Amino acid sequence: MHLPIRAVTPETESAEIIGWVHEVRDLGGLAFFLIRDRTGIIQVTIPKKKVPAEILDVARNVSRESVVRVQGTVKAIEKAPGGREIVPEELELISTAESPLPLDVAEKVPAEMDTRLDSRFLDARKPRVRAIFCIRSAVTCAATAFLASRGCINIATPKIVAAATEGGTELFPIAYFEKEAFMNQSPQLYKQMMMAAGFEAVFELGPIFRAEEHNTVRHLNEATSLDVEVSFADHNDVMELLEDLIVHVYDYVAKNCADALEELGVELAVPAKPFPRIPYAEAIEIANRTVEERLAFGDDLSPAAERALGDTVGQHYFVVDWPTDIRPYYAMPYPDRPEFCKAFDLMHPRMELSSGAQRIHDHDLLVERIGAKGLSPESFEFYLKPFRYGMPPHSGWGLGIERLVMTMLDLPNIREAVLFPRDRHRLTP
Ligand code: AMO
Repeated sequence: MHLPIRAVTPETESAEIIGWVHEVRDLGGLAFFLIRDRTGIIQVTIPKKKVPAEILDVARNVSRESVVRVQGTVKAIEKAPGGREIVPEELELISTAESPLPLDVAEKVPAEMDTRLDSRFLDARKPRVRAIFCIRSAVTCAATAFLASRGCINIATPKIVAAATEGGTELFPIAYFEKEAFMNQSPQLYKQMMMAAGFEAVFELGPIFRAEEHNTVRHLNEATSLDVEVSFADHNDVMELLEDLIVHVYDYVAKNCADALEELGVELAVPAKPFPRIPYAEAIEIANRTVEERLAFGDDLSPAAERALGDTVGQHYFVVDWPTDIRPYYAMPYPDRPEFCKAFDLMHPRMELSSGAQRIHDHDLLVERIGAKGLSPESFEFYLKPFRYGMPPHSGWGLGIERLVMTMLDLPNIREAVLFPRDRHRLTP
């Protein structure tokens, strides 16, 4: 049985390993290979005069990124990675890699994002890239386990739907037999319907589809959202839940992903609770102190405004008390000042991570709000029906997983945090 490379120590006597040829160096009488698997790198040293002819034969012909099996004696050697090397007794070529490679896995030659994404399987062989996805895995595992521990039921809702959730725009239409259908923008309507089903607290981790035309470093056309909905909870309750989740996930990653963080050179600081709550009106004022394009009341926060606020606050924060007009129809207006609603955004100093709100649970008010947004209540009948049969008050949020990972690891582009990004120009691989 072969060993994971990391398990081979200077004290190991002999070992079999299987991995990819990371680097090849020929120094005349000696040939060196670096072999890599997902756990690490080991040097294989071939003294040409001392090894059997079959080994020399394979060694001469093997190309970088081919898969090989090495069986041999382990020797402690200070200068080699991990302080050890293998001198092979057997060297088997399992699978050959073509040359030249589309990109350099050893990262001596830098590659553009498009080149990297065109050969993502190769790009993901880089320890640094794998580290991002190990951390992303820890983030989603920790977040979902946390929500389950808080009594949330994991649900799965349809991704092929008949109506928009977040307003009429940004939908991908698809052919669905003889009907018009769309890729879902958000599980919003379905998670709310599960409140009428009496599930009380639900979560879903899944894809959301947004036909946004602009190509930015923080938008994807297919993103991953962690959605939560809780009954008998107001916006403050679910903001606390979100804050607890963020702190828990950071803490989990800091404690369980030390190697991956080191690979990325990230020193993770766990954010402190409570995150500041900044009313929208105040947020506009703060942003207007520095941004060139001044915001008027009722404008959404521009990227420049988000940066200005982030610089001022310097940590995760919530923007609360939004104007009702610029939030989706389902956000609950304050009864005493209906021009403001119980909606919030969770912000990282660099960008928005999550949106949420207490929802309207009164059927007639919801119909009125849908109409006020220029949408037709008839096309929302499947959603409105549960509101006529005992809908509890409820609140929730949606958290963008790629943005969470991107900001946690200070990645420059959201595409770094998704294996196979979908954007305006990319539909493969
Ligand atoms: P919203 O549209 O703000 O809210 O989306 C919630 C979060 O999802 C992430 N996100 C995206 N990430 C990458 N690329 C995109 N194109 C993209 N669009 C959204 C962001 C964002 O904060 N139904 C509400 C949530 C709710 O109220 O429960 C909603 O979808 O991180």
